[in-house]
Amino acid sequence: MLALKIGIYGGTFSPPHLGHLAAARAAAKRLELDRVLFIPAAIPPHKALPEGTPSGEHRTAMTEIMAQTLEVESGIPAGVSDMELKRSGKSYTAHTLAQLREEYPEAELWFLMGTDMFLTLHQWYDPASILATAKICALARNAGEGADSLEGQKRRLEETFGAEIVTMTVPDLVDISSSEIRALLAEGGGREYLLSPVYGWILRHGLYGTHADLKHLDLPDLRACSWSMVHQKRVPHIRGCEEEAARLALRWGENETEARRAGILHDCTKYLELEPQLELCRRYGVELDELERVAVKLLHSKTGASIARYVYGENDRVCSAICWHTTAKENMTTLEKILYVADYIEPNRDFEGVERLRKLAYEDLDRALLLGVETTIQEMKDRRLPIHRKTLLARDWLRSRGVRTEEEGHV
Ligand code: DGI
Ligand code: FE
Ligand code: FE
Repeated sequence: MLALKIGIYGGTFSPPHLGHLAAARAAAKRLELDRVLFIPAAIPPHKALPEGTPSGEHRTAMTEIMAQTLEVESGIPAGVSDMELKRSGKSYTAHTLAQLREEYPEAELWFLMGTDMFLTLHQWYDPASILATAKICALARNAGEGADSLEGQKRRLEETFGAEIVTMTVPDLVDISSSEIRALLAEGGGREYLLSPVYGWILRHGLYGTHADLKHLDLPDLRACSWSMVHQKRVPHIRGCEEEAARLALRWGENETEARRAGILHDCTKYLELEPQLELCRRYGVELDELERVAVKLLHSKTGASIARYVYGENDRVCSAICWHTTAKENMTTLEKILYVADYIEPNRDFEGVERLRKLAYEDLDRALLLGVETTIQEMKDRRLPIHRKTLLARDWLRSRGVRTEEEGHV
């Protein structure tokens, strides 16, 4: 069996930026890595961290967003290890690699690094052990530049330590450093060098001297914040839902911006476990019925609405659309109907009957809503799950107003 190839990418990741992602992506492809592991450093031996450096938790969370993004786009499993942050004292690569070697005795370990670090590698702590444990991939920012010193260092390390070294140029790599990005962030710029959700994480927590007013975010910043709250694999759904809600708003004469804001935020609390969901309900005074207290899937619409109101300052119409997007209810407004239906039919959804529902949504919103509600009721029955009483009330309300789904309409 071939050894598992693991790429190890250490750094301060303060913040992780598009250059890091491009480098990891290029190395993964070129070296045919089976996994990528990002390891945020505690205190790098070669430099003291600048004042105001976010905590290890913040840097881990932002690096996790980058790892999820890499995994979603490339299909290569990627994760973040807190082994250096957990270790007390300085982080030495030699120790990190020794620990990884213990965890993965058979794996082919590839240590990824930028050329500036590569050129000083012989001065690091215990280079012999580093180079005996892992192969090195040195990633240059632009072709040609410093090629001679790179080649020289490669030969020197190969001769002295019997190291295995690959040097490569990362295509289209934006030439910017984390410290330059930090300076831009403090002046209100920098987002073009970051993944949107990483930028959103920075805004939400006011890192690097940003002072965003979360209650008055424009659409791009609201997206960044919302996407930073969820697993990155959900972002395509959230984007799809926003766009579908915007299209439906145009079709049915509703406010497009409100439809977008509701779509952007509708699933922002989707990944919270039951306990943190209940904690938010207590904090924001959300009353729950018996089913909601145990069915965690039903809580994210309630807590999402509270976050929309109290964190992002959204209005009643937007919050109420978010609040009822999972169960629906009786007496729904057009915006509430739009978000419910958009969530059901956005382009990433794929289930039997979705095409019919998509068509119906633009012909008769109420019939699409009823079909959605009845589909959910049937699904709950099939899965032997309790049906929320609001879901049943929504159906009865629509039926009492003469709304019928297609087949029944012909009977
Ligand atoms: O958040 P999404 O996945 O985009 O969609 P959603 O907000 O409609 O949530 C769907 C989940 O909610 C799904 O796991 C089933 C659950 N759900 C929806 N209606 C009911 C329900 N669960 C129960 N027990 N009863 C319901 O009436
Ligand atoms: Fe949802
Ligand atoms: Fe959703």
